Amino acid sequence: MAIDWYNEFVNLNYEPEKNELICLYYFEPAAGISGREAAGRIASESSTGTWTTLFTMPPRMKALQATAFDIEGNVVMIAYPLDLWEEGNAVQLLSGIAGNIFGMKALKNLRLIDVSLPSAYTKHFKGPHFGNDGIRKMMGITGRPFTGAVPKPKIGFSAREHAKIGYETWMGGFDFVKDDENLTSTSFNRFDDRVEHMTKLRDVAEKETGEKKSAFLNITADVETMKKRADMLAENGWNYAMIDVVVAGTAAVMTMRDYCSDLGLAIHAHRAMHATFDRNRKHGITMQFLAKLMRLVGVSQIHTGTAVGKLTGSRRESIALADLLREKKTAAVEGMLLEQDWGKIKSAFPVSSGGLHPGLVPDVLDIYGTEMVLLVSGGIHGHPKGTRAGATATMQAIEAWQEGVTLEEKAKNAKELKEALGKWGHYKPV
Ligand code: CAP
Ligand code: MG
Repeated sequence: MAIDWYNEFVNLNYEPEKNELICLYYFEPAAGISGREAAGRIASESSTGTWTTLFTMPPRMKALQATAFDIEGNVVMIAYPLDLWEEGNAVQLLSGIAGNIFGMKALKNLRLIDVSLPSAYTKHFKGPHFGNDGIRKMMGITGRPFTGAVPKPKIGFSAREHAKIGYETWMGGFDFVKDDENLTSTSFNRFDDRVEHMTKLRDVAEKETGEKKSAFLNITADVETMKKRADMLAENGWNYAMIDVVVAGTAAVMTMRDYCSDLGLAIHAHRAMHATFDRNRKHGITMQFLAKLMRLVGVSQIHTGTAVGKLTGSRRESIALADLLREKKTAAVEGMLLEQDWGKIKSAFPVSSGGLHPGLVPDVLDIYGTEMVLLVSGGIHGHPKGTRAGATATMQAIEAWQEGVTLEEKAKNAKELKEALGKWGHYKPV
């Protein structure tokens, strides 16, 4: 009598149906396990299977089995019947394709690279409320990247001090002031105090510059607290809320997407903690998948790396991430992305951040183009003449890229940029 039935989940002649979800996994079988068996185990445990054959399985349930239909070396594609998945419940999707399978003894390593979601699945999600055109309209800014900065050091300022640095950031020409990922509501900088001070100085900055100024204030907490904080933002005329989406969790983001949309707030998604599962190239979940999940559940923008700054992430990866957030349809990219048609789901902005300064702006814009949010924090507050000059230098670097001239050329008539280049040049942080 057969003990297990993993082979029943492999069929290399199988052609997936249009409405099936397709997952791409990298896997390494444990010693003594064949590639085919390992692939079958992934398909099995992530759909209807368990470790042994069952006495209790009605034949109709065969239709819910996932099928590993393509195995090439260490990469497998698995097709999942649509009926396995609850409509509009992204959390349940994770429990399947990113769940138990990661702990199986039979696998040495497993990495979920991407999933192609059919329109029969995506149609149950709302996606971003505004879309990139909507955000552009809301901010009244076209033709250039959005710019923003976090007051640094990242945590420690009082609400008043924080807002003053924010004011300098806006006055230097930036659109957004951003809270840092670990700043929420601490004893020395309460969320409501920060909102109050930021609101006052935003109004002053808008009056003095005649430009729209905004902020990503970090509401991350339990859901009920996040709702109260979102209310406060809306009452004070803000158009964004920031959430640390990985630590808060997908369910919380789904709830807050609807809540924030009703209040007219876009969501800035900080991805703190993503590197715990996406950094190891052989195991975990990729950033592509996280970005796709977050667009699906409806954030307006999410961090996607710099390739040239202080944090890990390649140029190829940043480009893939930008495309999957911005485009209506994306083609497959070898070993990285599966095809995706977003249907009615609106676009989201990629956010490039981490170790940037004016001297690196052209590199980042070469990767992303202008449909992005550029965050330069240490790289403006460390400017020899201070925050405002640092922001101005960054705006000058953007202009240089748009004019097609080198930063050195531009710096001849742009003293803030000249000073920034004098300190950092084109230094790439390690
Ligand atoms: C950047 C930053 C961002 C990281 C997040 C920081 O500050 O505020 O949180 O960029 O990483 O705390 O490091 P600097 P990622 O501009 O001063 O480096 O964008 O890769 O998710
Ligand atoms: Mg930060």
